[in-house]
Amino acid sequence: MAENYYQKDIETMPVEQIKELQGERLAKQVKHVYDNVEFYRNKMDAAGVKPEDIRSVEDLSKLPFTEKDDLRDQYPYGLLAKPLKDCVRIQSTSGTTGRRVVAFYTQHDLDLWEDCCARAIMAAGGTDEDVVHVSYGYGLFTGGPGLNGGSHKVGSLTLPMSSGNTERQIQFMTDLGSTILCCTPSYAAYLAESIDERGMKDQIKLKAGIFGAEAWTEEMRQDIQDKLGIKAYDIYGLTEISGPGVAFECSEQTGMHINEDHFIPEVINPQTGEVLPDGEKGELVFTSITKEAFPLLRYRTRDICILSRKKCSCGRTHIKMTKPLGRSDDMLIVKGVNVFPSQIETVLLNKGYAANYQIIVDRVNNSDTIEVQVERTPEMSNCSKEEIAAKEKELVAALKAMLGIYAKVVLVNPKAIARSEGKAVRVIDNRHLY
Ligand code: DLL
Repeated sequence: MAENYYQKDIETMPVEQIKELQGERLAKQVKHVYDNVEFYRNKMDAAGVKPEDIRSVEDLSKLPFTEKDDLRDQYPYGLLAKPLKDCVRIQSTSGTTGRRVVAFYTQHDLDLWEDCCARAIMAAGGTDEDVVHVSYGYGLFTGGPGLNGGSHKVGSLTLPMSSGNTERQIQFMTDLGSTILCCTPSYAAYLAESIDERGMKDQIKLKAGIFGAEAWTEEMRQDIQDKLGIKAYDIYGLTEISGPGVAFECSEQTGMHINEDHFIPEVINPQTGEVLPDGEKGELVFTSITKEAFPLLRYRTRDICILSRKKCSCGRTHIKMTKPLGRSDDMLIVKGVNVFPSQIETVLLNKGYAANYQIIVDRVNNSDTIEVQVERTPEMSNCSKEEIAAKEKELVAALKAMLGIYAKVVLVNPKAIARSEGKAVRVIDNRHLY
C-alpha cells in the first residue's frame, strides 16, 4: 500500500530544514510569550534570559521549564497569550493525576491541531472514502473534538459517536460500515469483546483503529488487532499541548512521529532536569512553537519515553517517540521497588488473559501490599478451585520474575472489573487514604 500523507512536504521534510524551521518559530514564539504572558516574563527575567537570546533549537535549554503546578496556579487565565476575544474554544482535562487544566484555542490553533489529527488518520490509511467512527468522549475532553476535526480535514465521513452506549456503537458500526475506529485502547478491547459475544465479527468493516489517551502495551495491541481484524495505531497527545495528534503512529508501528513543525520535544532526567541525548529514557518535555492562545515553553509532561531519529520506512522524517513507558508521577513505588502498570499488563497478556485488570496497592502494618485482580478467561469456567489456585500461583511467579516483588493475584469472575468508556482506571492506591 502506498504511504498516505496529509501534508507530505512537511511530514517528509529533511531534518536540517525542520530544525531551521523550529528555530525560526521558536524565536518568534518566545517573543510572543514574553510580550504577552506576565508569568513567562517574570520567569525569564528571573533566569536572566531575554527573548533575543533564543535564536535556534540549541538555545532551548536556556529557558525555564513549565510545570503542571504552574498551570494550576495560573488557572484559569494566567497563561493566556491572546486576548479572550480572539479565543474560540476551551478544552479541559482532569489530567491523569486528577488536576484540572484549562487550555484555550484561537481559530488558527484549532486549525493546526486538526491538521495534526488529519496526519494521524492518513498515516493509519485513512482517505475521503473512509467512515471514521469517533468513540472518544466529546465535550471538554480533547479526544472527540480532535479526531472529529481531523476526520473532516481528510474528508472522511465522520461519525461523532462519543463514548458509551455500546449497543448503539455496534449497530452504527455495522449499519454505516465504519472503517476506522478512534477510541481509547481499553474501550476498543471492550468493543471487540462485545462484538465477539454477539457473533458479529463478520458484519464489521473496520480496517484500522487509532487508539490512545492512555497507556497500552504491545501485547494489548496484538490482542485488539486479532479480535477486530484491524491494524491498531497509537496516537499520543495532551490537553496542555493541544490534544491528540501531538504524535502518531505510521505503517511501521514502531513508535510515534512527533509533529515537529509544531512541537519541539526534549527528553530530560526527571530528577535533575538535565537534557538527555536521543535514545535515552527520560521525561518528555514539549515547547509549542505555533500555538497562539496557550503556548507553553518546555512543558514537563511527566510521561517517560525515548526519542529516536532512526530512519522510518514510511518516509516521514519527524522524530519518533516510544509509547509512554510510564509516568514519572504514576510510577508506583511498592516496597521501595519501582513498578509500572504496563509491566503487569505485559505479564497478564503474555499469559493469555485479557486487559481487564486492576492493581490495588495498600499499606498493612506499615508494609506495602500489591494485589492484581484479573478476570478469568472464558475457558476457565469449568476449572476447579484447585486449578484456579494453580493459575494464580503461576501468575504470582511470572509477576515476581518481572517486578522482583511478591504481588498477590486474584482471578475474579469474567466481567467483574468495571469496563471503561474513556480512560481505564488501572490502579487503586489506597495508601493515599492514610
Ligand atoms: O488524553 C489526549 C488524547 C486524546 C490523546 C485521544 C490521544 C487520543 P489528556 O486527557 O490531557 O489528553 O491526557 C494526557 O494521557 O500526558 C499521557 O500520560 C496520556 N496519554 C495520551 N496518549 C497516550 C498514549 C489526552 N498513546 C495524558 N499512550 C498524557 C499512553 C497516553 N499514554
